[in-house]
Order: sequence, then C-alpha cells, then structure tokens
Amino acid sequence: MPMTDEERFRFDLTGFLVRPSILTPDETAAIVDQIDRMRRDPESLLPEHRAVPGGPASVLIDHPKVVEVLHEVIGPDVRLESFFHVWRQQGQRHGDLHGGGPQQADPIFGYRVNNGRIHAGMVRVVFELTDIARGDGATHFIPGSHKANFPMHPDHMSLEDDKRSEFLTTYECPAGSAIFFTENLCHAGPIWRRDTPRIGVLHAYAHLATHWHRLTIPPAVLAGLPREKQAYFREPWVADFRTQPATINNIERFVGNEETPVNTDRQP
Ligand SMILES: O=C(O)CCC(=O)C(=O)O
Ligand SMILES: [Fe+2]
Repeated sequence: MPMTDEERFRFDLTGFLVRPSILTPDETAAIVDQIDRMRRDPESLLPEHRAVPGGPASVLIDHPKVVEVLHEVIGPDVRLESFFHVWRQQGQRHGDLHGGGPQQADPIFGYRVNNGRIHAGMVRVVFELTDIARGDGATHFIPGSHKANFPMHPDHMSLEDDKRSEFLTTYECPAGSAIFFTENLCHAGPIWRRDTPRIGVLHAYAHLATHWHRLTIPPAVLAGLPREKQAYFREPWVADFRTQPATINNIERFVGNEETPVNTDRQP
C-alpha cells in the first residue's frame, strides 16, 4: 500500500493530506520559470509550453507520489479534469469557503468509505511552488466537512480574523509540496498576506467515468505531451461493449494504441 496508514487515517479524518517536498528544487524552479514566462513573455516559450500542464509543469500530471495517492482514494483509472496556475499577489484571493456538507450525496464530489477502501469523488491537488507558512493565507479547510451530514453552518463560514471557525485550519510546507483534498471538503483560498507571491499549480482529478469540467487544455499543449501523459485526458468511459470482448479504456490500452483518441471535448 503506497499511502502510509497514518496518511490514510489523516486523509479520511480531515479530508486533506500534505506530502512535503515531492518535487526536486530543479523541477520546482523550472515550473516557476515557465509560469513567469507565461505571464511576462509567452513568446519565449515553445507553443506547447505556454500553458500548464505542458512543458516543465507536465511532471505534475502523473507524478508517482501523486498518482499513488489518487489510485488509493479514487481508483485505478483517473482523469485530469482541471488545471490552472496561481501567481497570487498580496491582497489577492481565490474566494470564500465553499463545498462540504450536502455535496456529500453527489456522485461527482461525494466521499465514501466501503470495504476498507476510500472512494472519493473529485480530488484536488495543490502544488505549492513557494515555501508556505501558516499565516501566509494558502488554502484553508474545515476538517471533516467532507463527511458532514448537515449544511455548512453560517457560524463556521467566515474568513474574517475574529470570526473564524475554531475548526478552520491550513498547512505549512516547503516549496515543491503537494496538498491533496477531496472537493467535498469545505475550503477557501483566502487573502494572500505575504509580500512575495504564492506561485502554484492546482489540478483536479476524477474517476475515469466522470466528467465535470469541460476540457480547457489548448490543443498544442495536449499534442506536445507524451502519450503516457495524454492518457490523463482520454475520453471519459470505462467499457466499450461494441467489441467482443469489451474494450476497457485503461491507461495501458491508451498508451499502446496510438489510434485511441484523447478527449475531443472542446469549448466552442
Ligand atoms: O486558491 C486556493 O487556495 C483554493 C482554490 C480553490 O478553492 C479551488 O480551486 O477550488
Ligand atoms: Fe474550490
């Protein structure tokens, strides 16, 4: 089992998990440089590197320390549904607390444990590319809210300093760490307080058979990825019964068969 017993206990209890320093300093620096150029000077990058998850950031798509957690909390076949970078300056924020409670019933977001196995819906992974201290204002969580049976109570939904829930918490970690959380966990990206930016990449993974986000990856970026990484954008189905035996849309088949299409869902 690749997750430790302590990690599994922690993820189930709280709804999130920090894996510190999964990237090397060189990998982290290369992604920071890529995002910096994307913002300031995209022409200096190859077209297929002008957005995440292309170029240096593609190391994140199927990082072994990420995939082993996803396989255990989602299942053996996962897709990468959503990805974006943040370059958050002091005073900027993502938004208020959201998620938790009633979403638990939803098969896309819901969190269940059966027969000793976690079956999470969508799981977000935050890759922090700068050191994070507790007071900085990285992602905040209400632990346990991924399993809450009642709607989130307004008394616990404030991010104002003197009105915060006693349960609201966050993390500290070195640059190059990954933070996993079930999308069912009540969470927020509060005001960033540090005078240097928060640089990071956020992914959302889901079961192969589900499809929540429409695909936004630029065609050039998708085309520039190796087949093993394109596999994370394959079409969202599990079994094709038009063939005998049924064709199973697993990663091995996708990688071994160049004809198998990637997801062709494109925004108009
Ligand atoms: O920006 C953050 O820290 C949180 C982002 C978030 O809430 C999301 O991606 O759903
Ligand atoms: Fe969110």
